[in-house]
Amino acid sequence: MSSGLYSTRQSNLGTTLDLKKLKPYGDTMNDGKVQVSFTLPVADSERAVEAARQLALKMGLVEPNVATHIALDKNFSFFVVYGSLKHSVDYDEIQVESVDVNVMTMEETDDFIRENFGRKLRVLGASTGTDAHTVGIDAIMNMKGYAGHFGLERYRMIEALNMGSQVSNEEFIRKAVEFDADVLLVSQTVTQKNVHIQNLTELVELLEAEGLRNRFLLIIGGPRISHELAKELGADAGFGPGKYANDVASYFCEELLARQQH
Ligand code: B12
Repeated sequence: MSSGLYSTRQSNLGTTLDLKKLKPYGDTMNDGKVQVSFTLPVADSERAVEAARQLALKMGLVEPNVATHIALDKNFSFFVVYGSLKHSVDYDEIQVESVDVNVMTMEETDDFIRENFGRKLRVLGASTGTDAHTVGIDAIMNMKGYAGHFGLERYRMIEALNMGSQVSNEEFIRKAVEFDADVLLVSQTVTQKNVHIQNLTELVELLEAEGLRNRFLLIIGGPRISHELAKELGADAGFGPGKYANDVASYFCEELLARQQH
């Protein structure tokens, strides 16, 4: 069912879900219950607790309850606040551009590559620019993988090369050519002052300037990366939290095949 009111079928809730006014769920439908946590740069005190409560009210929480307050340091305190969110969203109006792909297992992916390409696919990855975070790209590439999903190094039909972090765009492109990569994987974690946008824009511009943009499938990822943003920045696809090696491998296999057939 795409819209409107319908029964939750959970007898004890006794109320209805309205997708036009979607709210968080706690104990009863539409109660709007949320938990937020944050740090304030002031000492832990009754005054600080009141400040946290007032901030929660300004966030749109009704009857906020400061459940936890802890001194982190002399001048910093941490809060956990519960409350009921007064805001809602119209779920029917929400449109998201996402990677639409049939996700294969590692074994299915290897078979797919064997049957359709008859050779190993070469995948080069790095966390680029000043970004020192390696865990995201490692999650996708390292043999042992992440959260129960083996990384690309484990795939028999993928030759995966992970350059690590703080790799300059120039160095990355040089390696991509030398490695004769089919796919480029770029991880960006730090987004402060939009540094990821600048860095990714520079990468795309450099690739274009060298006439290399269409030679590689360019995929970016990170905690603040969406497919929509990736497309806007001139990449082919974007993956964020909750995505693993098999998601990205399934995407690039299908996409490379589609390109090969054109
Ligand atoms: C560990 C960590 C560090 C470690 C990194 C060590 C290392 N070897 O990686 C160290 C201590 C070095 C560090 C440093 C800094 N960090 Co830090 N760090 C973190 C922390 C705690 C965890 C990040 C992480 O490993 N996540 C786990 C991985 C698996 O998740 P992920 O990256 O999202 O990856 C998943 C997806 O996004 C996706 N994915 C990621 N990349 C890619 C790529 C592709 C191609 C694909 C398909 C998918 C994909 O797949 C993964 C699996 O699902 C976060 C806070 C947090 N809890 O998230 C802060 C955090 C990322 N750091 C932050 C900051 C600010 C910094 C510093 C600037 C701090 C400072 N002032 O010095 C420095 C920056 C250094 C630099 N030059 O980059 C901020 C970033 C804020 C922002 N919006 O930019 C965060 C969010 C902390 C915070 N709340 O402020 N950090």
